Amino acid sequence: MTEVNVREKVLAANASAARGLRASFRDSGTLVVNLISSPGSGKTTLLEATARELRTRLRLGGLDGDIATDRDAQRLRDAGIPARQILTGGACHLDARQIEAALAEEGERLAGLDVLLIENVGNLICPTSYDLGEDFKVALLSVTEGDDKPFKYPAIFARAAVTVLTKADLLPHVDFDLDAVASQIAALNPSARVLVVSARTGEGMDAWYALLEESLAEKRTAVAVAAAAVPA
Ligand SMILES: Nc1nc2c(ncn2[C@@H]2O[C@H](COP(=O)(O)OP(=O)(O)OP(=O)(O)O)[C@@H](O)[C@H]2O)c(=O)[nH]1
Ligand SMILES: [Mg+2]
Repeated sequence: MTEVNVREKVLAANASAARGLRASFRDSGTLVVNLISSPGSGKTTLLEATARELRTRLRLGGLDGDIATDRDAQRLRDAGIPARQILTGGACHLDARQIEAALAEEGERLAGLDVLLIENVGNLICPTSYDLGEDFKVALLSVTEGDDKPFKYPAIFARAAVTVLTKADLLPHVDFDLDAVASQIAALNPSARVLVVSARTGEGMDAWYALLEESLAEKRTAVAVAAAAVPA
């Protein structure tokens, strides 16, 4: 079997598991977001702030993919939400079967959530191809990484419904052209939303929280409308 065939087979198996996950998240009315970015761009920090802000209004849970350590899941637990680390055994991305297994092992602790926050393994390439049954992918790009990145790593910025530009508090110290980045993202994905935030100062974070709450409400409405349309 050629390398291309093996990859197609792996992705087909993943797609099938992701379909099962998506159906189960629809039944439970859980909004699922899949965060993808380079190491250190601020995924866990964004999720810690999200946990602290929304945990009194919404039932949140986290799954954190990494090659080693359970530090990120511990950080989310310290921020007050249930979270489980998934160690990928060296793989540079999470896959749908790992999500299934982690949810099954956590049982009640991660059941019936309003929002499941999935932090993928830090990199902009491999996680892009693996559907995890999420409602949408979120790409993060910190302002310290350079403003040429959307065109250099087009697949993730084309597929992410939302791009969050992080560490906005550092903008005065770096050459990072927000307009140039916004145009690259618009060229790759005209319907993408772009948010500019600093988890450190709180700038722009309300728009991120509102996006999560609005997306959850839209999902629940869509599920209710679909259920009402099914003949008894
Ligand atoms: N100045 C500033 N630093 C930030 C901000 N958000 C995160 N950081 C810092 O960036 C570093 C990396 O943040 P993490 O949240 O651990 O990054 P990550 O994307 O989860 O990293 P991996 O899990 O390794 O992929 C930490 O030192 C954070 O304190 C921010 O808004 N402003
Ligand atoms: Mg992290």
